[in-house]
Amino acid sequence: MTCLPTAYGVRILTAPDADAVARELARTGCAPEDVYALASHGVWLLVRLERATIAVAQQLRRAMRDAGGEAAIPCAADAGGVVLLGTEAQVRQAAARLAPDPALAAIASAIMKTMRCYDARGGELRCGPYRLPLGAKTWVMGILNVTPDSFSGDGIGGDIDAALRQAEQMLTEGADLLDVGGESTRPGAREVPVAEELRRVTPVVQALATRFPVPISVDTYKSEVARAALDTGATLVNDISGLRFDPAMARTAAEYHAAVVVMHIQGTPRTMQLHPHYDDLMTEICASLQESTALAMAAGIPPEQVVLDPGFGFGKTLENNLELLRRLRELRSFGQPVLIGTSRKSSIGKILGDLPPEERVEGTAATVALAIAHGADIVRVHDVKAMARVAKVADAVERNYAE
Ligand code: HH2
Repeated sequence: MTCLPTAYGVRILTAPDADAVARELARTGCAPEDVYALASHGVWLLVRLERATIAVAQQLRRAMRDAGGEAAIPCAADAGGVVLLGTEAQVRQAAARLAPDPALAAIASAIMKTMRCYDARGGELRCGPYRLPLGAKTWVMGILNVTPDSFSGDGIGGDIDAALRQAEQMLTEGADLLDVGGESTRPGAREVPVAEELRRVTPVVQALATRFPVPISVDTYKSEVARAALDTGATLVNDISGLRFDPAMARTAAEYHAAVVVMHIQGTPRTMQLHPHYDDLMTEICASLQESTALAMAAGIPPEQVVLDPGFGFGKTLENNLELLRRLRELRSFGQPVLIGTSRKSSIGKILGDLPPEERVEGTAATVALAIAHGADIVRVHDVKAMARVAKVADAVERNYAE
């Protein structure tokens, strides 16, 4: 069907958040005091609640309907979740209506808090003496694999000079952080003994930390390796197990006041790609990342220093990876920084007709740009020069950059 231009110039606007809506409203010339009052009517939300009894679900639906919105609630007690449907203003109104009831005050405040977190982009990630303000730009994490067998073929073994050269090049090309890993976690990979991982990682972290004034992250799920790296200058721990494989990991990071990346994985690197299966991908990823955050908090790490990573390629099918990238913004509901590592991964190769890792730069660029559009704060990449450029342009579009 072709829609010929009408005499009225009718078109549908794209305005992803209240600020964008406000700009469109202001252009109409409506009263300035109306602009912000009306803006929250222009943002459509689907708000999911995992744990609500049938009685509470019915009250939520009543409150949403009273506000002009709707809610989907389960028919049976053991069915899962509630979804509120409405404009931002309607959801706020419903929450405000429930707040005075002592039995519903906590749920109303959780809804309001989640909406604030989802919209807000601020604060900073503290990595030792380094501060990464969040929201102003996307931070580029360069991957430095001191391994002999990384999937992308970029591993440089334990050669310290090669590591320093690669680090220097990545920093010149636009990396803001460096992530040093001493064990490949590619599908099917076997665990590297602690002593070997220590031997690979510690001297490199030490050399980098002495030479380069940037946050150094250690990519490990072993607390002994994390401790040695933190002792020698690392300020961020990147744990693909979300603090689960080693019960001492959260305590170790807390002891050094380190920030942590908690990543979602289903299974272990050895088993994760055998039969990945989810009943509800994003619900399961979010629940698991919130459990990892709880582990961090119990050890004394503040939640804003816990970076969430959905684990692209870790116990996921191609469809799962594409879905989590499409829905990355959901992770912003928790008010924590978001990282994603899609770089050169096999899903990209598959889409492009089984291209090998070194041919996946353009595919990676597409995922990095989309991740930024969907709310990523940090992108973990091999091809720093190309991806720093991609991030800069995507930031300019996404964050209203002006020179
Ligand atoms: N991916 C890899 C390793 N560590 N950490 C986080 N937080 N997120 C990721 O997506 C992630 C990660 C795998 O990539 P790479 O390090 O290049 O490969 P290998 O594990 O084979 O060394």
